[in-house]
Amino acid sequence: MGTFAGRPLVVVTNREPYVDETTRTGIRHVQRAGGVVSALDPLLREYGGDWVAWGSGTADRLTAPGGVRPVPLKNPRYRLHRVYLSAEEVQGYYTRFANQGIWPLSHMLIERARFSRRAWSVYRAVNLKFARRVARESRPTALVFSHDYQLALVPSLVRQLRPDLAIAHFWHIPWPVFTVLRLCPQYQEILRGLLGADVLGFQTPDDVESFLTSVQRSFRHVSVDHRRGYIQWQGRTIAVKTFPISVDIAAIEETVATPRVTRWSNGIRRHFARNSRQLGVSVDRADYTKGIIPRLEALHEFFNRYPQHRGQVSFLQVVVPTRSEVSAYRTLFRQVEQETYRINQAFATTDWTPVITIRRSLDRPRLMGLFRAADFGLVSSLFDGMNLVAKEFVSAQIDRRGVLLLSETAGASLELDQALTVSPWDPEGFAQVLDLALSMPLEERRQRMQAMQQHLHQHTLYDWATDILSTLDEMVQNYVES
Ligand code: ADQ
Repeated sequence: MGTFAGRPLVVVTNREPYVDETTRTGIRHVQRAGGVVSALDPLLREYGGDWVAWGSGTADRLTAPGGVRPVPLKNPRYRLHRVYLSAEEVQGYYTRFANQGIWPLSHMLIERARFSRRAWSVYRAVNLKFARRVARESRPTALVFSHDYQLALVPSLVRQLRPDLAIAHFWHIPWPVFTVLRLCPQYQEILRGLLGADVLGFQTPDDVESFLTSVQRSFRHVSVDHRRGYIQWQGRTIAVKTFPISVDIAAIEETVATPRVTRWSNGIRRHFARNSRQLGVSVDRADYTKGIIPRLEALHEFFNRYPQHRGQVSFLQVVVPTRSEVSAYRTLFRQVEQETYRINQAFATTDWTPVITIRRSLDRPRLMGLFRAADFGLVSSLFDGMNLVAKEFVSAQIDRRGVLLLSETAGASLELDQALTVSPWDPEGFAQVLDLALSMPLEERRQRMQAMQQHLHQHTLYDWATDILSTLDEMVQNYVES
């Protein structure tokens, strides 16, 4: 258990897959909404191994004697190593430098980005804490698979502590163009941190290109091969490639076809799609990059411009609060409520509410059942590395009745080319595309959905992980041989 190509596997992320919380009746195991973790948990359950992450739950110390929690608790498949952080560390590393600095900058929303030297020094210290734990837990020849913008320095710090380990780092969010990256005062340190890896993975070719250009423009003694995606740096070769993350479509299809989820899905249709009404859904973390407000503005425009659809379309939005410690996120949540109220106030009738909001995280089967029930799905990100919701929506549509409306600036739009393209920056155009989607014949919906499902069957979550890890394995083999 716990190997890939004969090597032990060590995953490193900021968020942990299971947060243990103390409740009045005992301990509750919570799985958080979020792309990275929902992608990696099935993977480690399959391969086994070790996972290093921030232990953020109130009962985390209780369920992890010595800092290690087996997952699942019964019949464990892998070991979760919890890194505990103080309130100051969480504030400087996570809330400030990562979420108020790198996150908005990477999504090119520069007005929202804030940097400070104090936050940076905490970010660096916490990255070192993670790196030390990885160095301690990794057996010889292990493959270290670290993730995302919270842990950009982990590759080089791990390399300093344990030069024998092979390291791949995957960047889940967009990589900004160099002119934007440069606004971060510590951008060169971030690049140096990442260049400690043997393999760097990004979601799209544009991200790879922006990264290569950033490296080329930042350092003198570096050689960048743009065509083949290699960097020569301090005597090492680093592969920089596109690995679009995906979903486990077979598992989703199986989940949505079970009698329990079928009943739930039918129940949703009976409730929201009765009398040939069409049901639209969206599911997001309450994040300003997801374009939730522009989407509501587009819906307002839609009901205004196309009155024939009033009473004929219901829209269910699932918005789960995240990062509530960052004030921008609390503000957004209030705005969602106000916008929704504005639409419902303007158009609702005694037996019809245009927009219904569910303000919590739904478990996976219910979420997938909701996607199955829908006639259309809306994904309207301003910028998005990939957007797994779009791929989950397609996977769950086993009746193939739905149409996907997808923002062109989400990484997923490169692959899901049978979706209808919308722009969160163009409410009138968005409304027009929605009108088109609602009148699309069933046969065309089926064909489009089928083509996208076929693509996802050929590019699964496991292919994504296997591609990265085998690229890593090859890189270190070549290294040993040369
Ligand atoms: P996120 O920004 O979190 O991920 P996304 O890819 O859409 O965005 O993943 C969200 C995940 O959380 C999905 O699996 C979704 O089903 C789940 N989720 C969202 N809202 C939920 C709710 N209310 N209840 C339950 N589950 C919910 C980051 C990047 C993305 C990239 C992923 C993976 O920002 O661009 O696709 O990482 O690389």
